[in-house]
Amino acid sequence: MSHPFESLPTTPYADELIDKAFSRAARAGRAKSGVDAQQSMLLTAANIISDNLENVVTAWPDFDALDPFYDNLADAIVGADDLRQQLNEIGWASRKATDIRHEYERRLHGDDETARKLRKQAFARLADVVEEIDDDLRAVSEAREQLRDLPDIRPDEPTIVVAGYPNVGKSSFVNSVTRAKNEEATYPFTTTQIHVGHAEHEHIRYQLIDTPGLLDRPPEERNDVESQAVSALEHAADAVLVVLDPSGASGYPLDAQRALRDDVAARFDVPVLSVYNKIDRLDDGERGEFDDAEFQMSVETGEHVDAVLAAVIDAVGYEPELPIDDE
Ligand SMILES: Nc1nc2c(ncn2[C@@H]2O[C@H](COP(=O)(O)OP(=O)(O)OP(=O)(O)O)[C@@H](O)[C@H]2O)c(=O)[nH]1
Ligand SMILES: [Mg+2]
Repeated sequence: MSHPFESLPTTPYADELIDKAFSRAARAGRAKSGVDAQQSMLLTAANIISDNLENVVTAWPDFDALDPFYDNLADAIVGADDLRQQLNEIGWASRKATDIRHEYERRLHGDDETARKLRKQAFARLADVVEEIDDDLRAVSEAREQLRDLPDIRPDEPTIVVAGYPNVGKSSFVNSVTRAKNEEATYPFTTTQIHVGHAEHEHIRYQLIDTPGLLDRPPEERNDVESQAVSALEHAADAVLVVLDPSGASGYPLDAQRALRDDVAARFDVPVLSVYNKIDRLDDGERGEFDDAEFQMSVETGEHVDAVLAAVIDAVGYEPELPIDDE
């Protein structure tokens, strides 16, 4: 399985496309002579240009039809309105190349010399049309590069988002309950990496998303792209686990960590559980002070780790769709 932007074809720049169209046209022309050669060159060049440009446009999925998770992300990264506009321009150029072909097909008659002149005129106009959309081709090419590397997060798979301040043990938890490690993907718009791991429970695959640097700041400190990314996570999440570090080792005051938990609980529409990690660093007396979270655990010693995973999976409450027995 893959995400909707994974297999977008490369987008040619104006120069590349013009070179390709004209060199193929020259080859086609050499196979014929006289006016026929000029007609053949015109047809080849115009078709290559209009087909290639049309392919660029049709390769893109319709943003409105995308899962909101990808729609949000794509919008955050490249700006859906800009992209739509650029694709419109490219579509216009594709049709324009066909119009030019039709116009000159009718005029390309008479003596060889006139036919050659007209064909050259047509080529100049084709080149102009393609040059005119060079900016759009470059923008679309860049959008493709950025979206191609999106992590393979599957909106249809039950999803657990793991949040919390830096250094509290989010990645340690995700790694210990998943076979992850190498299942990492990069969000191009954050300074850190997002990690995706999978845990299986009763033959159902759960997706755990570790979100360093995304959910550890108050909303007003996020830039636009980060806010969009958080919305995308909100769409994807079926449950959230907020990890807190009561030991002081993470360097973040507990007040701030609790405030973050409240913020996450307010923002997400799904069950939000929280867990105090690193309890191996607390003595029994201290443990009793941290009773405002559902759980305590130590990823270091493994204490309660499986129970926490089981509880979060339970909170997801995923019911697989069973085939309907209609007999
Ligand atoms: N003593 C103790 N140390 C832990 C425990 N869990 C994690 N650590 C340590 O805490 C440090 C931070 O753990 P990470 O899993 O990298 O924390 P994180 O939340 O992913 O941090 P960021 O990716 O920076 O946001 C590491 O040195 C871990 O070994 C625990 O239960 N007990
Ligand atoms: Mg981490």
